[in-house]
Amino acid sequence: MNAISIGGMFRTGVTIVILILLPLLYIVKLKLETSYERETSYISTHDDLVPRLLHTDMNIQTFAQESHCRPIAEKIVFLKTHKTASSTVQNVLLRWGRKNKKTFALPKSGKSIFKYWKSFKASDVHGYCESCPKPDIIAHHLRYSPEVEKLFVGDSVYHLSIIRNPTSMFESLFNYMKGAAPQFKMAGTLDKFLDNPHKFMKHSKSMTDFFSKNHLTYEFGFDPMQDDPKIIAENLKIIGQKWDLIMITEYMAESLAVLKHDLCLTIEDVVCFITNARPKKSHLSTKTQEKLLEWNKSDARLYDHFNKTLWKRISHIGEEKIATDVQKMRNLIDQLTKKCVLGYLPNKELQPDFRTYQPPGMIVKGIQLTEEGFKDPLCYQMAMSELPWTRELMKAQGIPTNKLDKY
Ligand SMILES: *[C@@H]1O[C@H](CO)[C@@H](O)[C@H](O)[C@H]1NC(C)=O
Ligand SMILES: CC(=O)N[C@H]1CO[C@H](CO)[C@@H](O)[C@@H]1O
Repeated sequence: MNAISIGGMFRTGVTIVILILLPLLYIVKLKLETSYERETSYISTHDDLVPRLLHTDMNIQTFAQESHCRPIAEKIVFLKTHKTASSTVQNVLLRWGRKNKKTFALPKSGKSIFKYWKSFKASDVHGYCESCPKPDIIAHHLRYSPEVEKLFVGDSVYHLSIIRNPTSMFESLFNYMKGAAPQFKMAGTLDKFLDNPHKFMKHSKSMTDFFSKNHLTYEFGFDPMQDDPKIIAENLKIIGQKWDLIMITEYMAESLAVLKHDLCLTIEDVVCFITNARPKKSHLSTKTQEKLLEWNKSDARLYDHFNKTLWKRISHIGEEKIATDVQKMRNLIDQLTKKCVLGYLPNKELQPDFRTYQPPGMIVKGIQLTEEGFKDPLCYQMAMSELPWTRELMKAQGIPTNKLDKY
């Protein structure tokens, strides 16, 4: 036999083997997939109810996504900021990601936060390496740095965040963190703090330090101590180039409608119950507000700038279109609230899935579902708080959950 016919026989042999092996491999792959699915749903059974709800498809599909819609990007970077109702937006993203089998970049520490008091590093992500499979979404607390982009090299990424009026935000932050942040605790009242902030800042610990001044500017990765209007303006320009949508807490519904438009979501995807709501509200004097705006110059500029940007986007998409979606959202939220929400209760009166983080000395209320609400997958997922959600994602991605705190 010459070399050519040996080569020919070899090729025929290979072809036959491939023809027989391929269907076999396919069958084995199917088997593996089903057993993997069985295993993940078994692993997820920390509580009988949740995995069942999370693994069944949504049973309400009254609003379809527009068929001609194409999302702006495939992947999502969400900068979850403090005291801006960002948990509500995070809940929307977690639900959507889970429904569409997306993978999340989760903290290597096994907690439900990245180290948001320091600049983000790609190596803070569980299982990160340059050649490892890339995640689809990052949505847990972090301080933005260009390292975030290392997780999404070569992908089209949607950058999303949310900011709030700095005056009401700082008041809320001050009261919320009074028990945990030494600089606020020492001052006692917001007025005392603002009279001589530097005095109190000397006593803060590194982890809560950044809450003292312009914490939004800090979370976007810039210097919060910077007061030079020229540099603040430059920073805003950089942020504007990177971020596709910066939502505004005061216009939450409109912001969610823009998000829906950009990513081709459905009305169900973007509806939300308001959680993390403080029980009481107080009002600041004009003098305190003025002191605050001077102190929070950078965040105030950030807010004004991106509030304008939001409304420009709304007029670009079409005010009527946004208004229609906002109305549909409100109707569905009303409907779901009537059906599913019994009330808002402090943590100790709630089941673990609905408890929220509360800093020392604070009472933060979570959602108590009705009996019907417990059985409704959408309501259940909307009411579930960050920690059980993170546990669910970790389990689905095979990450150990033993370091996750309890509320
Ligand atoms: C946000 O921008 C819109 C449009 O420019 C304006 O009407 C509105 O008063 C602004 N809201 C706040 C809270 O600054
Ligand atoms: C000192 C300073 O720049 N203060 C500004 C803070 O932000 C508000 C708008 O939110 C401006 O009106 C102030 O002039």
